Amino acid sequence: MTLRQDFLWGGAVAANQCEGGYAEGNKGLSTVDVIPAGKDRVPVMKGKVSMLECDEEHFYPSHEAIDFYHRYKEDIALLAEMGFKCFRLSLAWTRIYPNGDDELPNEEGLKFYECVFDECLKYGIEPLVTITHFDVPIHLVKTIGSWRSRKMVEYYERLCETIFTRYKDKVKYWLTFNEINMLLHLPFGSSGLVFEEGENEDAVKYQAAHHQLVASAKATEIARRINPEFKIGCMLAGASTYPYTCAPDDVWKAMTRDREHYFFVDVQSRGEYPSYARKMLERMDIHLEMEDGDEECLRNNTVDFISFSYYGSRLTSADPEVNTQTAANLFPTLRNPHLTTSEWGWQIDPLGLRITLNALYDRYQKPLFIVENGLGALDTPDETGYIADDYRIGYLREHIKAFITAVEEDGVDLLGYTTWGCIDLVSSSSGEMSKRYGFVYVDKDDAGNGTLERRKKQSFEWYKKVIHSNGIEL
Ligand code: BGP
Repeated sequence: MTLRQDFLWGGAVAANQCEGGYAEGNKGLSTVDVIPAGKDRVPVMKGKVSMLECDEEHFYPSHEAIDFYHRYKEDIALLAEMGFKCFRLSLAWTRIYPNGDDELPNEEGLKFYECVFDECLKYGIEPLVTITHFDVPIHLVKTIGSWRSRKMVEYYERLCETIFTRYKDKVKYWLTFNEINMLLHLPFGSSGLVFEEGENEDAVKYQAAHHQLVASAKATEIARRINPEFKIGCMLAGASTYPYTCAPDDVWKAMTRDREHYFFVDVQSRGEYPSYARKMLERMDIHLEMEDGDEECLRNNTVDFISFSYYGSRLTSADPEVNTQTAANLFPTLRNPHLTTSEWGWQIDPLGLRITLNALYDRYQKPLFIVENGLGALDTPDETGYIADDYRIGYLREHIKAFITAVEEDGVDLLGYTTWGCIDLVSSSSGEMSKRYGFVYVDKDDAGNGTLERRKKQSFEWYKKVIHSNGIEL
């Protein structure tokens, strides 16, 4: 078996990291619009510092980002030139419902995405749409505490009803929540949760997770009613966890770490809370508030496919003395001495992608989709402005080889591959522009200065060839 002929090659972005125009077209304010760049960014995303009002002295990366809002035609033309089959992007909730609880949607926002989808379809590019990618209307954070409130399910359903109806002939592939498991690690950044002094944060997080899981199932139900051809996927911040040694305690620890993440997909794909999660919640003395019909809704509306991001594997140990923390997409992990790292300390492990694909496929037996993968690097233009990013080509080549092997030798059913940040954009974790992932360079620096000019990097021509040969010419 080789890659399917209709394999969805492409790239991915998120509204808040590329659009800009944060207050244009009647858009309301989102959580991401009040998260500054710099040292406060991660604490704010973790819900440790409350930053609910914009102020002058901080730089807010989402406000202009790379100005995709005004330049989407130029950008999509570049993706089309590479031969993209698929473009993953997200909707800013507050472009469509500026406050989240408005009775009627904002036509200007709906029109904007319609134009973006039409532009993609003009080139035969399939849009893959993340309904929410780390943004919540600030109004809902302030009035109901975001996803801690059951009301969010209703507002999310309203959003889904609107977008599925409006775009039913333009979009086929949908993802309900970006990296849903990030809720546990970046409660404000991913889900708008702010904690009160002394409250049980885990209880709040798992209750919010329940609301998102129900919202995801309801979205699936609405989608199937509106267009049975829709394909609905969940989205996990993926990556298998390795044990630090072969000591059974380490192996057990690695397994329980993975379950923290699988928990979400187990519910979304198998349709019920797994037994280990029920026991874990019991031990934590967390009693979820469920409504009548929730369990049935979860059971009847499981996802069609499983998508995930993959940047590198994770490593854990049961021994507290082993303490060599490094980064893995903001998840805690130990430093694996067998792997190299990126300039941001993220471990690079192409074989880990094959391992993760197999783990997910064994567990769920549903089609998979790699919707984020890539190397965040400092790209330095030469004197002519050209970026020779052979290091990025090297990273991507090895990861592509790994997933092709998973398809050819292990029989994994893989729908597609969208690299993260196909055009340079604002980094989610740091708010920096200098952490670049793209095939297309954007002239902008960390302070927000630059012409925003787009330039093709070396990897642009390389990826074009890869897509054209369906992964044969690497
Ligand atoms: C994922 C997010 C993306 C993206 C990516 C890379 O967690 O879904 O939005 O940003 O990580 O992370 P960073 O931008 O921090 O390098």
